[in-house]
Amino acid sequence: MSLIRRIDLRGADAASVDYRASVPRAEFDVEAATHQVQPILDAVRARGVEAITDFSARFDGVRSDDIAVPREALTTALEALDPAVRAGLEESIRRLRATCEAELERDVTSQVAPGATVTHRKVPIDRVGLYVPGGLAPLVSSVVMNVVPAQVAGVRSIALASPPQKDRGGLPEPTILAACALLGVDEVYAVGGAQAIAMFAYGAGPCARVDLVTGPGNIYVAAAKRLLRGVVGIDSEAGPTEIAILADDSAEAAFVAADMVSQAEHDPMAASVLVTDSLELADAVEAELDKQVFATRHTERIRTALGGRQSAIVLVDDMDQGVAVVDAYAAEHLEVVTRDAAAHAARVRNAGAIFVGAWSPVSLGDYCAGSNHVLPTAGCACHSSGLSVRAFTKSVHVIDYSRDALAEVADHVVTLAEAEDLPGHGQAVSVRFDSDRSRR
Ligand code: HSO
Ligand code: ZN
Repeated sequence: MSLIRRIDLRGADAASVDYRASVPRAEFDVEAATHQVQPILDAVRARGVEAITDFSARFDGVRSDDIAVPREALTTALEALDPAVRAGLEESIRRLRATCEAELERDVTSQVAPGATVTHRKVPIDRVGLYVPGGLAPLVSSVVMNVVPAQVAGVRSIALASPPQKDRGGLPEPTILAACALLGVDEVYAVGGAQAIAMFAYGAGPCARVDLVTGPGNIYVAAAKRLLRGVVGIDSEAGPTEIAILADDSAEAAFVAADMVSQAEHDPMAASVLVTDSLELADAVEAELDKQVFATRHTERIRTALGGRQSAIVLVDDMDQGVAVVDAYAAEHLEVVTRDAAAHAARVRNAGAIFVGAWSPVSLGDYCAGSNHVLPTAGCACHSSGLSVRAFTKSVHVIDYSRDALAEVADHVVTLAEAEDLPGHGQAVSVRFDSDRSRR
């Protein structure tokens, strides 16, 4: 029995088949989780730290009245950090910082008429709450991916929350604390799950409310974000991770299989999708998966992910159809491993991030490419972007007209206001030009 199913789209076309629906996503019912999460949010809102402490005891098995991680714990964690891990983090930070700095946008002023300017001013968000899960794997790299763009954007105040660990005296994972120290983030809370998102949104005890919450998380974190959107800014609701690979017969099956395994390793609900026009590659990847899945550490998790309805090898007639299929799927991560990889990649419009050619695997992007690994999942790449400096910046239009410039356009404003039956709007302009008023 094969580990992964096949979906045969050969002979189909986009007019008759909904490509997006033909490669389904995992069952990730955020809506259902909102019912469990709402009471948690209400409790944190009403009872603050006391409620958080109760939830930590219930969900994380740790009770501690002090949710703030002491600064010494951050320094100690950094001192104890494996030097090789530190070097890896430093390189990851350096590369991401470089791309973030290049992304910084300047203010733009448009002169729309003589004496009339509109400036699109970029302003960093004031205070941000970053959530970093513990869970199946402590994602220390996610600290980097959230903090670096926020810092480059100029965010003044950054708080970070991560679940308390029972075997660490109620502190978050030490590598996460070390990364905070390395990045100069010293406001850290040992709080996990939905209660962390509520703490950020409403403020609780030592944690003042934030303006924006970012960072990945499980279904309860996603549900909390969905419920609190509006109370607080939200980056995105991260679902299970996904990799799609568009490959032809030039691809190395062992590499393709390894990349499918790499993301399946995250979560039994993770999706690994290979889209190919080569039956030989499909067979070879299947054989490789059989070998690799059993030779790696998290076999069960990976087997479940690859065997789920969300993972598949999709057969297409050619690369034109292949591009159409991956575009409709809008993967969080897309690898293009074809003879003309850069050209095929350039034709794809929907993906969180695109990895071009055999030497740009998703794992590189997870850690050290200089790109961000917080990316839109569940098809949201058709309307959303990954985390970047822009996510931590808002813009303000600044309008500055002279008297003459307003006079020139006044009649239009009055007419449009009348057309909407809002004469007060027109009056607010015409009053300025009433003849009995002195010209200034
Ligand atoms: N692939 C994950 C990010 C990650 N991988 C963190 C390893 N560590 C979602 O993009
Ligand atoms: Zn990953």
